[in-house]
Amino acid sequence: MAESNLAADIKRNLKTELIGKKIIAYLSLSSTNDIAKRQAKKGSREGTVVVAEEQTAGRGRLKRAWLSPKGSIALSIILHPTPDQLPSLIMVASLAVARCIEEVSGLETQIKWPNDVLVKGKKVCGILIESDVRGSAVDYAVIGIGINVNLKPADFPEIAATATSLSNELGGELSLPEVIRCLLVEVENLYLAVPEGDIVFREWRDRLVMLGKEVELISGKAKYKGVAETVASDGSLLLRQPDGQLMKIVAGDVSLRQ
Ligand code: BT5
Repeated sequence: MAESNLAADIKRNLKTELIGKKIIAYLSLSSTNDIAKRQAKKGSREGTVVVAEEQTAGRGRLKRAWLSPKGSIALSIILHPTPDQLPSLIMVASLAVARCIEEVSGLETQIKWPNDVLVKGKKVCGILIESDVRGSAVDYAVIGIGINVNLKPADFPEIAATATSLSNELGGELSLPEVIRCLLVEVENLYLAVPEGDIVFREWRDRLVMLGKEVELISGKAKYKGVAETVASDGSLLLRQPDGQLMKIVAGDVSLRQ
């Protein structure tokens, strides 16, 4: 089977010390998160990246499907954070994507709690973080990132109305290795900044759309309405309900109320 040149292309000029020192690249695989978890269980070092030119069974949260045809970024990063750093990973990942998109394309981005990056109100990136916690120790965490770089949303009716891509907004294609290099540098900068205090949390909070707005929120089987007041440093959303009570929500899908 032909091999992917992506690892060599990314490594050329990659200016990181930790993230991407080892890159495992595939032409096509089911899900980079699945392979990264397998690698992590085998003891792969922190910063190892699993990347695929195409995923055939990319996953979102709650077993939802994630479309990542050729031309999109699909990669997973193995980390060994401390337990108290775990909640910061979603902030690291979404901020890194937002910063990187702005750097390589000049497009403005927004972060939608908890795990989407948007361009012009449409989803351009999804993030799936999976971890294995044993007792009080984190065995590993895997940050899975999918970015629509050179994808044509119109080719995928199931997401055409809600998704966009960088090429769709720019009217021209971008170099995947270049975007990935930028992404890995931003992940490294932010991940290494986590122990230094709440800088990462504050930038993430300040970039969130919907804070202060009337929203509808689905979490598991429950549906809530209220004002998305703010977020806590553990990444949860604080929703002011119509009866005045403040509710802390750890995960869910949020949308603006019409
Ligand atoms: C996510 O889930 O947004 C997380 C997606 C994570 C994908 C990465 S790719 C590398 C790594 N390997 C994996 O297998 N996964 C990770 P969620 O918030 O549940 O959103 C899923 C929903 O987004 C779907 O139900 C669709 O509606 C929509 N969707 C699917 N593919 C999309 C795409 N390419 N662009 C925009 N929206 C999409």
